[in-house]
Amino acid sequence: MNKNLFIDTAKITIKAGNGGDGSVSFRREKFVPKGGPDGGDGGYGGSVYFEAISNMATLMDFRAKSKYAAQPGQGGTGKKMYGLHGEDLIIKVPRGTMIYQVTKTDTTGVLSEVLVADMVSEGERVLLAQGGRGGKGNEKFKSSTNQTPLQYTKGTPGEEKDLRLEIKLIADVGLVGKPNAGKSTLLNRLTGTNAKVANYPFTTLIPNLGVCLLKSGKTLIIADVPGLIEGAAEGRGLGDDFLRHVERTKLIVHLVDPFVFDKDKDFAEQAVESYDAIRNELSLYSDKIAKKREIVVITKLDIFEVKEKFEDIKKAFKKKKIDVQGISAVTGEGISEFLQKLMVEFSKITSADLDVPQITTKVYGITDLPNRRLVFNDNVAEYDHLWE
Ligand SMILES: Nc1nc2c(ncn2[C@@H]2O[C@H](COP(=O)(O)OP(=O)(O)OP(=O)(O)O)[C@@H](O)[C@H]2O)c(=O)[nH]1
Ligand SMILES: [Mg+2]
Repeated sequence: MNKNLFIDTAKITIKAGNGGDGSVSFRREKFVPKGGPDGGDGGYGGSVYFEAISNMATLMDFRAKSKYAAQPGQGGTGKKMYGLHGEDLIIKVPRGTMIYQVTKTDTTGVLSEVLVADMVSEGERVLLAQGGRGGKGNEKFKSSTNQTPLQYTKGTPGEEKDLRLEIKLIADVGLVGKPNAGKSTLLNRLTGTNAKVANYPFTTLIPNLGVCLLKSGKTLIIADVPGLIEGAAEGRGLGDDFLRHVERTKLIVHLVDPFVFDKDKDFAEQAVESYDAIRNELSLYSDKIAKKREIVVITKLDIFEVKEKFEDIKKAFKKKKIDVQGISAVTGEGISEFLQKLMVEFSKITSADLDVPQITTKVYGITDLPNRRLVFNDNVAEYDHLWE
């Protein structure tokens, strides 16, 4: 399994479309001898914009595809026809993405970068590569002394830039649990995200993020990570790489699906066993995660058998000094109680529980851009802060 699967930085190249060339043409019509120049101008090249969206969690897509180009403008044609303008390209990036322009500073290949955009708000758009201008057709060169101009101008090239994207979106809450526990369903319910849900394990392959708006006006960023199984720490299932995202959250919500098809099995016992197995994987992964505050949630309360056994399950966890919340992400039962508990737990978090700063929302002015030295290592940028 690729250790770098969860990159929060990616290198890409963007290229705006070149402007179309102007055309050289003369009118040729019956009964119109010496019709004169009629070459039209070239169209504008498309520009490249970035747009911030909130339902995108990682920069994975940019690793799969690293070159982005907007359409060129088309050349002008006869009959004073303008070339078509190239279409703009709008690249969607997760909210919180910082975009750095990378340039080579000297011949030794040392790269330096400068922050060119900080995509803080949803829907925010910035232009990062301007499309080329269309060239002039020969019609524009007509004058009293030059009746048959052969001159035209070429379109200007679209801007091209090397960029490095970096995301600093840190979730407040991480949803963990076995595959199929209902993590994505809960994320969707709480945040209106559109994470894929399906009745088979490992539906979620990369973390999803969503923003939950609370009545108080507060927002919570929630991350749903792929399901864990016993042995995840050794790479079984999808492994535990995703837990890096959880490591930075303030709180974990551990989802336990107690439903078992086997009627002879005890739901409460199963639920505790399943809970313990995941706790074991979490502590194998990191001490930091193991020590995080946790809310244990019993899911799928709408299923008759689960409802019937809920009190038993609750008691079984009580023995471990764990107070569980019962919810149904499908019907919404227990969700508001769960959110209340979430807020209570949140209020107990002290800065000592956190080792990572909060999401940065600073907007840099052109003069106070941080300067960094960059070394590229297998596509993943490692950088020293020179001054910030
Ligand atoms: N009845 C019922 N079904 C649920 C509930 N929550 C989730 N499900 C179902 O359980 C299945 C798994 O849900 P997901 O949300 O995809 O589970 P997940 O934990 O994200 O699964 P992975 O991504 O595979 O780890 C789906 O068929 C859901 O419809 C619930 O509260 N009640
Ligand atoms: Mg899922």
